[in-house]
Amino acid sequence: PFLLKVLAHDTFIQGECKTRFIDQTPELFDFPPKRNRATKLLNYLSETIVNGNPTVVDKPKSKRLHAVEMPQLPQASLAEIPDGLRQRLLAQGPQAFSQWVLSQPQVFITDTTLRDAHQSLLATRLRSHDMLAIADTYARLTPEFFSLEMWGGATFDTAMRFLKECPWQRLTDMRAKVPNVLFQMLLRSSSAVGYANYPDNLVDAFIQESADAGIDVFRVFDALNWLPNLQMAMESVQKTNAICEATICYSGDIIDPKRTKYTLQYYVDLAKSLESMGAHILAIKDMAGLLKPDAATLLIKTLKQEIGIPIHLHTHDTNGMQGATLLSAINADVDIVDAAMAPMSGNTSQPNLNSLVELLRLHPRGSGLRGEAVDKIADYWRCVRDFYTPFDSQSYPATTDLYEHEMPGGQYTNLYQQAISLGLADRWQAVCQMYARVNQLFGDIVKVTPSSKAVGDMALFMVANELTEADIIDASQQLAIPASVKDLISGKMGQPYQGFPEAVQRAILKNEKPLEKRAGALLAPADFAKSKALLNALIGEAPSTKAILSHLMYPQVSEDFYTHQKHYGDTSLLPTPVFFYGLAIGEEIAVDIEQGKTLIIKLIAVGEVNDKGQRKVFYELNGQAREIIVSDAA
Ligand code: 3PY
Ligand code: ZN
Repeated sequence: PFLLKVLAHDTFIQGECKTRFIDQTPELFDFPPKRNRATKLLNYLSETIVNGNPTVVDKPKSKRLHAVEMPQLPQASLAEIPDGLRQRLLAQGPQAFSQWVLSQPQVFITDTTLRDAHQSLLATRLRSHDMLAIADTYARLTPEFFSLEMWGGATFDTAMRFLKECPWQRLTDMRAKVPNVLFQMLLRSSSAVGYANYPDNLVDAFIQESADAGIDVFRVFDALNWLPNLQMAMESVQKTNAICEATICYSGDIIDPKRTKYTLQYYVDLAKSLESMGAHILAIKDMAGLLKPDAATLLIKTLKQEIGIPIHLHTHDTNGMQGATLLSAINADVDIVDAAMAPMSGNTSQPNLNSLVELLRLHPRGSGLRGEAVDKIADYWRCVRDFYTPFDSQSYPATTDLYEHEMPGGQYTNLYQQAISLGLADRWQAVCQMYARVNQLFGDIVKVTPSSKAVGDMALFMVANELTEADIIDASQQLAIPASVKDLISGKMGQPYQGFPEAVQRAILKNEKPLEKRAGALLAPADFAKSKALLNALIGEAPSTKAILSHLMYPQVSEDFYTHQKHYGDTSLLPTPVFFYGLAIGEEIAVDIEQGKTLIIKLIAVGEVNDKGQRKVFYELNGQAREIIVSDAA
């Protein structure tokens, strides 16, 4: 290995290997510690078999409990992977590419299954294992997609926190399998993939690293549509070769004369600003599914006259009718629309992609996708969804009050679950009504992560404590206002259109002065060296830039994740039922730990608890007997 390291070293490759090269290059002697990957995975399995995976123990059981129930993969031709739009982007650059998209008569489709659909339906729990298994099929069968939305939003945090997998590794592994379809991510501007504003140097470095790792399209939105926050993130994206898809978050109802704050003119002005700030594509993000079909016709027709960049429409099917909105938008010449594979569509997710492909088959703006191809992929997702029953939270399609509370799809199921856990299930309508009232109290703001979280936290707080608006405004009240609400009202998330009502600011902030400038510019720069040293101590080797970025955004979550890896190895390699439930007696799995290296693991028996409260778990590992001792927590 030493000789291989010498041969692979840049200095050697560049022919500058002089006599002191070896003395001056101590990293040649840094060998990774023997990783003992098999034992670590057996430790994880034993722990899960004996004590359970804490994320599923109290939840309904999966409909598919065993690795053999992994769905059959569709047959795709093994000929070379066809070129897709990514090859065009790489050849033309983002500006010329987006003008080409604009000039095409067809409508393009983005598949959101790998990000927003599972964020909205399955509490963001889709594992890389299930994404990677179908990735090659996407590359071969559906090169016509505009993009796969597969990263960002809540997936970054959730991957580490609950799935114990590295979000960066998901991205690079997927990129290796899908070289032809654009990868798209959702970026919360100055909150990146977090819930609060981060210092500018961190957001900038995160964007650069994401682009280098394979993101082609950054959908950049701000929770309050505040241009200074958007501008900071857009400028970072514009330093890469990726597409800057700047976003308008849609609120209110442009065809309802009673809704006078967010008018057609408000959206036109925003769109023009974003175009002049260098957006390559404009996204309309209808996170709550409020854009009615007639409003879509008006909005898209108007914007098509006012701006000269493609328009990409995103909506949630929370009301069950948003397919109609997509068709109206397509008839009004929208350039790209978002949809999700049928089994992962509907309700708080995106409208049904498979139905859309068929509805467009004979339409003059047909999508180019083949029904047969997208149906094969949909059938895979039908089976995979059964692995995630523990997180498949029930929520009902919204009723007419959706247009009053305007809760984003991604929040709807979440808040419903939170309400249930606070014993407020039967008061769900009251929670929705309170959400609407909190929105009005705060001045009718745009609600999407993280501003939506603040409104949701406040609504639950007020319902649970039976508070009214007057109680909040009453300055004599000493209330434990949720931290997210203080962040919002103090301007740490940015400034809402027309500002916050002063009485609310005074009541919630007391003597604290609200921010008027961008929080990201005022925060002390993120300390990369400190995170690097801390991780170095934790993992015993120099951390990658990616690991440092994860740590700067989510210090505790990433430390827990790296500690998990240290004890258990890379558990993302395990099939999903095995990750959640371990193995049944006699069950055997094959785990590819690297190219050409496979572990065959079979569970033989689980012993009785001994007097130290431990059990032995017996396996066959590649035909050899192995036993692992774990403490039984029960
Ligand atoms: C996110 O920020 O994660 C969202 O999906 C907002 O809609
Ligand atoms: Zn969404």
